[in-house]
Amino acid sequence: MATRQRTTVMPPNSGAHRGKPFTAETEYPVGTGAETDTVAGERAVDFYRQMVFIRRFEERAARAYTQALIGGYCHLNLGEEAAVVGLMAALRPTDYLFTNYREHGYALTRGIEPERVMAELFGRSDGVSKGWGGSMHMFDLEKRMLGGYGIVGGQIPLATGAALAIDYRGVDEIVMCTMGDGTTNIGAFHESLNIAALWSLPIVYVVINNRLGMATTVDKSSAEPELYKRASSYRMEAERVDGIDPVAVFEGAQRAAAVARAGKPFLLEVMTERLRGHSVVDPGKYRGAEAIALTKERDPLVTFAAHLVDNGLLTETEITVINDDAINRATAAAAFAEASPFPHVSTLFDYTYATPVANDSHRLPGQPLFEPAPFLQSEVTR
Ligand SMILES: Cc1ncc(C[n+]2csc(CCOP(=O)(O)OP(=O)(O)O)c2C)c(N)n1
Ligand SMILES: [Mg+2]
Repeated sequence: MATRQRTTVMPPNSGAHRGKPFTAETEYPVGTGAETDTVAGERAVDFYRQMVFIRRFEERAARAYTQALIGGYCHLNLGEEAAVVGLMAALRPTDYLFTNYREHGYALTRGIEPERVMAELFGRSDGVSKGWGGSMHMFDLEKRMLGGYGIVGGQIPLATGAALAIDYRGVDEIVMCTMGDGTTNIGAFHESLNIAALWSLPIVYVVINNRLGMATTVDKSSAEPELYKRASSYRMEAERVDGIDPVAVFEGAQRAAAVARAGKPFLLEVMTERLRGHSVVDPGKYRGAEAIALTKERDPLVTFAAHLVDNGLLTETEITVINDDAINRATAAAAFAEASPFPHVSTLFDYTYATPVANDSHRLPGQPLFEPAPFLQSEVTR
């Protein structure tokens, strides 16, 4: 926990990068200076509390999945808690967030009630997407979390479009768009970065590099495995931070957000760990013992707790209290979710489009094309 890696790519033709190394190590900043000490200490403890909650929530979700209370796909943020918390802390409530399918932690940290997140996983009507989205499609306009996308890279052009809208309206807002390492090989990634740089859009692209796209390692899939360097093709600023340290992520995200707020895109690469398989049904047997050991060594909950204790910011007893509280909240969220009713089938098409669309099909999956639709929205009591 002593150091963090900071790496900045300068635009290739600016000349500023010449003679400068790509990496530089700086001291970890928490715990320096009298006044900032308390602020930084309190913030660090708060980060830890949020990280523990994500961990316990995800574990509760995994259990619910094995009890068949959750259906469909379910990808967990286990091991990525520091990344999630550090990133979300750098956003203002008026900023927008787009994520991929590995999103529960983002929804929670963005401020969506755990009960509504868990109810969505359970496919219930009190869920954040009214039970119709599930694990991969959480959407909350009020919290400005605009998904939740199951198509790898699907969120990137949409997020870029949102940044264009912000630019067009001239408001002091930015977009953050997170994605995995594997997503940087999708065409939409390159098209979006190109246009964002060309048009100076206020967006932070974040690559959560857990070194795996399902079972494929970054080294096997990416000709340039140092992913932040891809930004240089678009003369975009970029940086790589240590994703097991929430403070390093927070500071990197703050720098990135400042650049975006000044009207330039930024690429932030966050080096994280995926503690378990790709999704809850993947035992992850393709990983060797060495890789598993390294991953466990870099568990952000363990390393950050040790750091907080070493710096006198938390005691072992306080850690137990934080943990127990997180378990209780996750249990309460699961109880709420289980008690929530399933959505009625008549609401299936209610949220397909934001505004009415002429000739919008209301046929249920598998229903023959030439039979009358089973119901029309206008006939249904909601
Ligand atoms: C366009 C598309 N191709 C393939 C898939 C199947 N798929 C789902 S997740 C995934 C791996 C993505 O890895 P990465 O971007 O590193 O994210 P991570 O799962 O590690 O968070 C793949 C190939 C998909 N959902 N969409
Ligand atoms: Mg990955």
